[in-house]
Parts: sequence; C-alpha cells; structure tokens
Amino acid sequence: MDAFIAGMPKCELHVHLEGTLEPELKFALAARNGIALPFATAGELRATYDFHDLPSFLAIYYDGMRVLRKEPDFYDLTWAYLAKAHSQNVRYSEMFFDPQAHTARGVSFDTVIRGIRRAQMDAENRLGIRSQLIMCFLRDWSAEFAMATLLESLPYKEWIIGVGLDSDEKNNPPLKFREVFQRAREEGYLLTMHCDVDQDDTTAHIRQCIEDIGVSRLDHGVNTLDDPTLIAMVAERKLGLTICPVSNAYVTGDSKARQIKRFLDLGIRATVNSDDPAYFGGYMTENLLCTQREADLTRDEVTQLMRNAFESTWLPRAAKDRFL
Ligand code: ES4
Ligand code: ZN
Repeated sequence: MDAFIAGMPKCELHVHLEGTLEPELKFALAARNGIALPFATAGELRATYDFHDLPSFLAIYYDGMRVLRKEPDFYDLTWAYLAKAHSQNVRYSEMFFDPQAHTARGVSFDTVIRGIRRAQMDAENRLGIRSQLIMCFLRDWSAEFAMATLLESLPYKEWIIGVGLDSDEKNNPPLKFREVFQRAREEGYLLTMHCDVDQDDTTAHIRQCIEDIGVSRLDHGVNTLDDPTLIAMVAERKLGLTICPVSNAYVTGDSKARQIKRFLDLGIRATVNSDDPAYFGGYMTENLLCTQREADLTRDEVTQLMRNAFESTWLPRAAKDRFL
C-alpha cells in the first residue's frame, strides 16, 4: 500500500506557498537578505513549530515570511515546493499565495507574483509539473484591503485562476467579503473559501459560502457532515472539498480521516492535501498515508480521492480528462 501511494500520480488543490517555506530555505534567504533570525540552526527553528490551534500556527507562519523580500526569494520558494511535489509524483497543483502578507510589509505585488510565475514556468518546462495560482485574501484584515488587493491583481489576471479566503476565521465570516467575491467573479476569477475544521459558526460559514458567495469548491469544509442539508447541497453541486489531514491533526487534534471516508461513502468529492507542509511536516504522500492508515482505506478508495482531486481542478474539461 505504501509503495502504491508513493507511486500514484497526484493532484494537489490546497497548499499555501508561504506554508512550504522549509527552515533550511528560511535560513538561506535570511542570510541572503541580511535578516537576523533568533535561532542558530534550522533544527532549532523547527523545534519552535509547536502549535495547538490556528492562531498559534498563524503567528509563526506570518513571522516566517519576513525573509521573503525579493523576486528571487519567491522564485526559490515556489521552485522548492514544485520540485518536492514533483518528487512525490504530483502532476498538477493549484497553489494559494497571500499577497497582503507581503504588500503590508512593503514588498510589491509585482515582485511576489513575478517570482512565483517564473518558477511555475520553469517547473512546467523542466519537470513537467503543471500548476495554477489562487490568490487568497486575509479574512482577519478589512474587506477594503481585500478589494484594493483584488484591483491590484487585475493586470496579472492571466496568471491567477481564482481567489480564496484564509487566515483566522473567528468573527470573519464569508459575508464580510461578499462584494469582493462578487467583483472577483465579474473579473473572471473562480471562487473558493476556507471553512476551517471545528471553528465557531463553521456550518453557518459553509452555508454562506454555498448560498451567498457561490463558491465552486470548499477548502476543508469537513463540518459539512454536521448538517444533512449541507451534505445535500455539497453533493448536489458536486463541490470538491480540499481536506488536509496532517494539518487538521495539528490544529484540532484529529486528522478527520474517518470523516474523509464518510464523504467517499456519500459520493462527495473529498480530496487530500498538505496545506502548510513545511510547518506540519507532511507533503502529499504523507497526507495520503495518514488518511489511508487511520481510515483503513482500500486502494480503490485512495484512487477515488485522487480522481476527486483531478475532477475538482480548475482546468478545462479536456485537460482534466488527460489526467484522468
Ligand atoms: C492556514 Cl491552516 C490555515 N488556516 C487558515 N489560514 C491559513 N493560511 C495558511 N495556513
Ligand atoms: Zn489552508
């Protein structure tokens, strides 16, 4: 089974590029940019990755981005992730980035996206791994900042397939960003949003995502299972759920592998993804292994998870079919 999972062609739909920043690269970028880190070694830094909930993780995640300043930094970050994904036979990835976490520090949108884009092109040409980019808004900042970021992205529209919503969900419901997502839709972006696991008001947020925002995917969305009407809505609309078991285990103490199996039994398009692999310590293969073991999945069920992922991509039908 382990060899089967390691070798299978994979698709990833929920990974934050900034969450792929490994301690070793963080050290190299800090040195290159003359930034002092309060740790002597990458190992020492890794030892501080001790989270128990979303806020304690996010504080370390945002602090880690200080080393990303110039275009080549974003190139190196993206290249390292795509090379690692390629080594696990990931054929296609849709990757989040958080432009506001950089523009708020004085790094330009242009710098961020040019570095990422150049690495995407190189990875496609040299490694054969395809990827697309999803721009996330930070939900704990204002809707005005999100709208300004949306407008700032428009000259680069051809490089961005869709928009998402991440960061701290508490008291930051989907409806706070209704106008931003409406405008994003008018501009041709596809829509998704995080509905993190076991947060306050999670089921109300999932309902807003579907009924008011009109997302075509849900990031996490595990708590759909808490409400039969949500189960029916997700099933009827064939929404893909991008679930991240190793991340869930960190943030909630439970990988939710049993819930993933339940979605499969219901015929709902659950997928398995890595979220922030440098922080949570698991890329695609490790996330699939964790799910398979904890829910005792068969080979067919693991294959179904990957079919669900390719089916839920934001690729044209013909491109999907080439992967399936
Ligand atoms: C995130 Cl685990 C998680 N939750 C919400 N927002 C995020 N951004 C990056 N990782
Ligand atoms: Zn996420």
